[in-house]
Amino acid sequence: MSNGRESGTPEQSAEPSGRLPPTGFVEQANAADASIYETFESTWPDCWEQAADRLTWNDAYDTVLSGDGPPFEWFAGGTLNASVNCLDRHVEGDGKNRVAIKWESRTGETRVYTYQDLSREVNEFAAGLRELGVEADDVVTLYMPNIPELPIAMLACARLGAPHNVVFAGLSADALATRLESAASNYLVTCDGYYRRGNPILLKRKADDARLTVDHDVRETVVVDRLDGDTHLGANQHDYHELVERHAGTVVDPVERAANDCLFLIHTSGTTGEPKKVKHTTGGYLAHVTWTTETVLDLGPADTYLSTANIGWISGHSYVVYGPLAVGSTVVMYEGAPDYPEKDRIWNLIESNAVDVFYTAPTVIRSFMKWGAEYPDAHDLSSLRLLGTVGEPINPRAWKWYYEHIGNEDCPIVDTWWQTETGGMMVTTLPGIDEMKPGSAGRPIPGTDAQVVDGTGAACAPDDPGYLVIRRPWPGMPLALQRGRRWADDHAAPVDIDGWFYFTGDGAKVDDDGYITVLGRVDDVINVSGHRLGTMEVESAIVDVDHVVEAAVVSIDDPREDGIYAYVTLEAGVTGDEAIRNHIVDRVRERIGPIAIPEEIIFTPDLPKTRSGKIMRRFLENITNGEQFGDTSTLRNPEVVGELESIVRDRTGTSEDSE
Ligand code: 6R9
Repeated sequence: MSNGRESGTPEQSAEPSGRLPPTGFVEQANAADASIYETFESTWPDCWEQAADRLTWNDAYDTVLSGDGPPFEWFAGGTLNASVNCLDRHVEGDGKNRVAIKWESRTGETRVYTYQDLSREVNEFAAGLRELGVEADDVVTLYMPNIPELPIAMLACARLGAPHNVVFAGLSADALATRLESAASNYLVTCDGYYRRGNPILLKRKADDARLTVDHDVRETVVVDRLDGDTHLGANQHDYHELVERHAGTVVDPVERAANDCLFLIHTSGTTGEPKKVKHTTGGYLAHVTWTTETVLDLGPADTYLSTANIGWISGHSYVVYGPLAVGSTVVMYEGAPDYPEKDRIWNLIESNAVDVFYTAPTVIRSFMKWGAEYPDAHDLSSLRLLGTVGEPINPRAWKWYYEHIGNEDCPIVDTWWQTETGGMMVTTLPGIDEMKPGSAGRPIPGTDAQVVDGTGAACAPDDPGYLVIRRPWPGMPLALQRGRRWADDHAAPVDIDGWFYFTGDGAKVDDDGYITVLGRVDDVINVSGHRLGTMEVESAIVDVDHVVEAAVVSIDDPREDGIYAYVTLEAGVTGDEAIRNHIVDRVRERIGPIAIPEEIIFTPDLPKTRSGKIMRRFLENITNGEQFGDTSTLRNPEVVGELESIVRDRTGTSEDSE
């Protein structure tokens, strides 16, 4: 392997130092007083009253946090309804004619719902669901794409106190069946179909297949007519629009829920293993997401907000539906993909709606980089005030691109670390207060005790990698954790601590200022010559090379051979040549050391990803090691697995005769 020094000039490291938030932003920020950290610390857990006070309660809670648990209970004694918090209080206040949701279909058709309109349809659909027999605590499964009827159905369920169980529309009939069963759900809302990149996807057909394989009876199904076809409705299947029309003008009394009653359940997207069912509460969860929407996303009633998250995942639940609607902002929703019909779809939406705050994922930013800066550069994005990311660590080069090309160096970026299990944001900077450090998420939000520890629970020294744990309960914590369940009981946790803690499954390191850099899932660790390396550390070095947009590394699993394979995606129009290979080698040697230099660098137009956009290294391990790979149907792009397999076979000479 060439050491690469002789060809080409080693590039400048793209890692900029910390940056202060722009003064223009600070002057108007919802949170600009740095004493918030200290106040929350010295008054914990009562500090969380600040979050609960943003909600409208029927009965006031008696205690903020009861029990030195587990069990724990947040806001015990309090009662509320989530749909009242997202709708009625805006309608009754000064927001009835403010736009709640502005939706754009894949063909450019738009639908606008004011808070009044949204409230009306939520009530009518809630009345329809009640007619079909839905009562408080019945689980209603929602299997729908990003159409307005999805948040409407969520809020209708919330109004009835019936937990929703949203299943991402891109999942298969089998995946839907598993989730219907695990939730013991008797009610299903779906649609006839939708278009994805111009191709019709027949969703109801998948839903019908799933119903056949579920053990229990799915009693009633509601179908939204989206394709304008004449879908056949069988027994116990109802047309959404007819149902809503039948209840035109009906107002449904919101069902009063205890703070700790379940608002919804959701299954994790999971890069490893089985999906996990997580149940979130009405009071604690809603307080957590509402407070973080206001404090971290800086949103209020005057703002227009766009997120690329699909509502089928937790990011869409917390920061498309519940948080933004609870604070009364205008949510721009779109159907389809960010590059359909054109690669400037998002910039178009931002420009034409004068969007103030934009939230997306690093994988999407890397696609934007791959498509090229000419798309955002051709649009007026000056309405933007704040940018956010979630879902994966963001490498400094992607951060910088986002900061310059989208934010025009004038918008703070919040890199928000959280999980399906945490319900809401846990580690991030507060955009009006904290300095930003590209690549590092930031400090734990006020009142949150997130720490990086070694296997015995001792705090790691600055910059030493360890395990990210949460050592104090937080309002958005799921029900099982409140009751004392330790997920570590199911999966051998590499960390053991006296007293209550939650192991996040992520590896991380912390710097002198207490900023946490998340290194990725600890299951995504590779072993090279006896050294345990975080995949993220190596990948982060690789993606900081010019023209590289994405990388995934895996190790060779053979006692006679040792080393790393790197799978690398480049910007559109750039060919993977020796010069780029050499730059990668140099950069890895310089950042981590010679042990991490990849044995093979394989250029590929795409990497295998989950439907929520996370890289599935498991398949790359199979390809690298010439193993059979499992079920690829959970992937967004199953075709790349086969393509990569043949590239690797050709490169490494593991020829057909091994078959
Ligand atoms: C909200 C969401 C959770 C996992 C999490 C971590 C990764 C999320 C991140 C991040 C680094 C960030 N993750 N945000 N890693 N920096 N800002 O994504 O939930 O689908 O449950 O995934 O995503 O590995 O443990 P979920």
